[in-house]
Amino acid sequence: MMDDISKTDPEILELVKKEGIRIRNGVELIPSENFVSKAVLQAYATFYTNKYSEGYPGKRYYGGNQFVDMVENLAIERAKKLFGTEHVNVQPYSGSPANQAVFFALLNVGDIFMGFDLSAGGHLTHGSPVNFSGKQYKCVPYNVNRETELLEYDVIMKQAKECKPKMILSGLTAYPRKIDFEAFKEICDEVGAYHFADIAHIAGLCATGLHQNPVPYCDVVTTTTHKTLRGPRGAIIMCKEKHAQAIDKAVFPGLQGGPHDHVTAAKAVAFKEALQPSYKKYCEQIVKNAKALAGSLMDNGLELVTGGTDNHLMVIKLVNKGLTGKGKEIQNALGEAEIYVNKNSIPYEPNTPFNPSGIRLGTPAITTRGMKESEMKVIGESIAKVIDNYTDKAIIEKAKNDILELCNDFPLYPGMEVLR
Ligand code: DSN
Repeated sequence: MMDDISKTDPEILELVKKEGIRIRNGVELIPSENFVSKAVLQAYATFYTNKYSEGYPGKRYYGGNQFVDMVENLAIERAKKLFGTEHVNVQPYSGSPANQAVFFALLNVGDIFMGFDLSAGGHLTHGSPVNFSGKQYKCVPYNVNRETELLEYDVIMKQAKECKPKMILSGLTAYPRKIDFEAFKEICDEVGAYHFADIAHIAGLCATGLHQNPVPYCDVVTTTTHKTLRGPRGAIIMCKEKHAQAIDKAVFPGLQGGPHDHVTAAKAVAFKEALQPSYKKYCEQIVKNAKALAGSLMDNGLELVTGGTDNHLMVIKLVNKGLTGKGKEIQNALGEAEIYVNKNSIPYEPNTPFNPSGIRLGTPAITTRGMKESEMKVIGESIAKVIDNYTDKAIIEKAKNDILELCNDFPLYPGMEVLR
């Protein structure tokens, strides 16, 4: 498979091998990352990357799209079945462009909307002042309760009645608890706002009934396809039929040109995989592993935002360890032990986003690798040791060896050993 690149670009091949070794020898705990199947990789690496197909199935601006249409229709059909949505656009390049298309379709520049505060668990595109969503629209952020760190729907209702938003955006990137999408719908109905949910992180859990599916309670729902959904890099937009035309026009020609048809093919494969019973078992194990990892971290003296998790992720609070603002140093120390996490803000972050006081981690990728509750215990212990001794090279080295030993029992892509 690598014959040609080995001749034309050994430099890049070498870096591909190095990345293979990195992911094989470490534990990938960044909750937005995952490992796609070989089937998804194979669909991605096809000559559909060569094609132009602006437009939609049956209405293209280029010739030769008879098979692209079939691929896109399969992706649409499968996504509809997976989430029970009336309409879906499978062309968005990724999550941020998908969210941008929703703003473009539903709002006018300057309109008021409500989004989840970034440091409490929202996303840049949910109204951050440095993002298009906060620059072009007036965002009134909602937050979690300072003590419980949980969303409070009565407070959000009160805020909505005061600011009268045209849209309320629900969804998360770092909130470790379930979201009550039905409660958001009630708030939206009360104030006459659109309800838009971004389920990028929890899409797999929603599709398999482990988390409430927002589709019945929303005007529009977006998700990336590469997180718990375990597909290629990309996104989809689901909506009620009444918004279908506006959403499709916002994606193309509003914001994007030609869809990435090789990615659409890989999305279709991932959706087919997600419709199998084994995928539900996988998602159940993600949640079990997250609970086990959270338990191990807390047993080893670490504090978590909200005191635990109901989904695939958790956020360690470094504040009570005297490590306020040390998220970057801890992320790097864990990285040296081949434990990959990301620094993250905590609710009401006392420091800056670049030097925050939290560590975000999750279980989708290590669950794909086949790890279970007993491995979570070991990983939790190693993380706690490194955090407590993040400048001690000997302890980091010991944790690295423990992690390597663990990883040896969980080959990622059988055959990947040849890359060594
Ligand atoms: N960057 C993603 C995350 O890590 O949560 C969100 O898009």
